[in-house]
Amino acid sequence: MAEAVSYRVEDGIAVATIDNPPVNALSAPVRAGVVEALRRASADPAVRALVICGAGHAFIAGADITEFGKPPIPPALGDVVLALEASPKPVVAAIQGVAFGGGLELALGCDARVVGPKAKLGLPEVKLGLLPGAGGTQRTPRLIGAAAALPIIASGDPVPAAKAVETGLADTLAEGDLLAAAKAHAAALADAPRAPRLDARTERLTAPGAREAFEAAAAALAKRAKEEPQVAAIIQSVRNAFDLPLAEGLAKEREFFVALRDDPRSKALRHVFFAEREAARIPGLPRDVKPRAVARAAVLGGGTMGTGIAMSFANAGIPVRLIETDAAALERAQQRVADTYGFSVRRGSLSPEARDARLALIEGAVGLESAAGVDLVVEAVFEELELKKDIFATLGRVTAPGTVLASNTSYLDINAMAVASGRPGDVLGMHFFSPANVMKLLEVVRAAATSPEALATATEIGRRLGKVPVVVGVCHGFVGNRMLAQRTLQAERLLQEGATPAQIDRALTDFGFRMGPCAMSDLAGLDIGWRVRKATGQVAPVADALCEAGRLGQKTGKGYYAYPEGARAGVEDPEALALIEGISEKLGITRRAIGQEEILERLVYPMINEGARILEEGIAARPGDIDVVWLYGYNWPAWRGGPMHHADAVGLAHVAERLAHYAATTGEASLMPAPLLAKLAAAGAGFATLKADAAKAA
Ligand code: 3H9
Repeated sequence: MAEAVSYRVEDGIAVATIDNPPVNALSAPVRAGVVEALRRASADPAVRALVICGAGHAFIAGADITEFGKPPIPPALGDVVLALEASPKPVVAAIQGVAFGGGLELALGCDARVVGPKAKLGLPEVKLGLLPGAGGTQRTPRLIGAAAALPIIASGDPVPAAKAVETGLADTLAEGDLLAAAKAHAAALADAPRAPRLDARTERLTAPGAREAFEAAAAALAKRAKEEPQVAAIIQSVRNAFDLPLAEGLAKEREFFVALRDDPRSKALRHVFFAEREAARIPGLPRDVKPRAVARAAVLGGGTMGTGIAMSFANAGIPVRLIETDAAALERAQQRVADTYGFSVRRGSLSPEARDARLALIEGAVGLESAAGVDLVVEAVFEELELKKDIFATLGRVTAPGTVLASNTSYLDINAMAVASGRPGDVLGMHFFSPANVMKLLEVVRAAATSPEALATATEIGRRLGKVPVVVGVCHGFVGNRMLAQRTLQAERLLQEGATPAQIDRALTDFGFRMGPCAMSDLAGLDIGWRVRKATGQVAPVADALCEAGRLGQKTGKGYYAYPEGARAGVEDPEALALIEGISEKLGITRRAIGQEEILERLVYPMINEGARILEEGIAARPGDIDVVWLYGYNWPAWRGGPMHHADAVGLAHVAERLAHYAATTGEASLMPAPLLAKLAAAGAGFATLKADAAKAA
């Protein structure tokens, strides 16, 4: 294996090149390599200064996140930065790409930072539930002032090259040969008297008004600081820069870092980071498969979903034909699109020019024949299998072979549509989430005969639309809605047994969801589920009774809650409660007080159980894929990592025990732990121990 850090001397300047693909993370060999380069440069009388640069696209993406939680290997990054800071000879960082987290912290230990035009400097630790742990909260305020440093650290957003120079985070922008510029900068530093390093600099902190400006910036973060422990720690640690010498500030920062690193919330966010990237790798897809080019798409059906999907294409700059059955329906669809964009313009989130450009990309058309000539079709008509089969049969005829034919169905059998098309290799599901132009999840449903090219095309186009594609298999409801059905069922049962809508919703909002299932149903409209239940012969006595009483949610001013005078937040409604109590009585159930813990467990654990079945059946390849579905499709709180990660965090033995308990107390056999869950729990293992496709075999 090539050395993680190579060393050479050119024109009296030592050049240390970090080469640790793919992103030059600061793994142990890199840290050791930097220290060794510094030692050699210091010891060699022929060397006047040291330049540190990164091979490939990145300077350094930060600490190696995979090392967190493992036994530490010296040298610690903080010590590497201290060693650089104490260097007898000037050290310059040559930053051509990302200098993130520990990468920027390392650069702050250097005498200067020379950046290329594509450089991005940032401290994204906050997004992983952390604070910078190798001096970022101490050296950034010393370099650019605390009021300027705080928003950079608390947002985690990257600072582009020119802005970095403007704020003083970087010294020079080199338009041409970055290494040559860095070497020249290093040589100039070697010729000049040594400027004081950051450890000795406090002028930005003692300047008049500096503290007040910082406290004002901190006050603006007060709400986040209450909700996110890492933001509170960041504020306090930056404040320490005013009050403590560097060594003490660093020690305090380290304490914060270790506590946050070991906090389940950061572990969950780190899990999400890797799960998202892993979901992009499709198991079983040969490496050499190339997605087909998609220059033009078509969407069939101009309802809420169809128009949302068409707008997703237009928002990504892809021309799209929106196809309806007749002129009147098409006009309604186009009006819906115009209204949605008009709303964004009024809100100020879209310029009138951008709206016009997007509208120009959406071409209206009537009749299925208009799907001819496009590269990808997304069908988003009513949820009726026979109708969809007819449509796919026609699409199979009117579109050219190789045109990807996707259904946006939420639960119908895509294999049946594939057979009907006569071109099953081109058929798959592209299941968007409502509102389709906003929600980031895209379930890409791989049917029995879907070709690798069609699959690659759908996931690639999903990414172009700004979505997070997750490949799933065919079953009723796929991954997300199949698990959601378990939660919906339990919410209904809990209402019958004695819980109120507010208690159910509170259990989930206290857990971290923005909204509970009852408030969510009121927002979406109770008639959606009612229609599906009627079509599939299901009953939900409470939800059905609310619908029969005309309580369809916010749009009728009442549902699980009442919405007086168009209020958006519902208030508890004695009428709804009486109706629910009436159902309990009718079903012969004696209502009881149900604690929040039971409510939460009964809402969440059956979903996890269903997730285990989904893994057993190979509908999802990895537990992390299920987590990504819930994060991006249902707003599962990221700091809880997704349902399967949450199960691991609380322990599968506990989850299995509680499920068995509720199976016994409610008499619902389906609540018994799924075989995979029971097996992992008995082995003291977690879902995270499963490898792709291993669940199926387990
Ligand atoms: C930190 O620095 C703490 C310090 O303050 C204190 C320490 C004491 N480690 O995203 P991509 C992998 S915390 C390990 O697809 P892109 C990633 O998993 C860190 N691995 O590429 C993926 O692997 P695979 C603060 C990492 O071009 C591959 O690299 N830094 C790390 O779209 C490619 O990643 C951050 O939070 C890492 N730090 O984007 C930066 N980073 O191919 C996190 C990436 O096996 N990283 N990998 O799936 C990023 O923001 C993006 O990865 C980056 C590249 C912009 C760098």
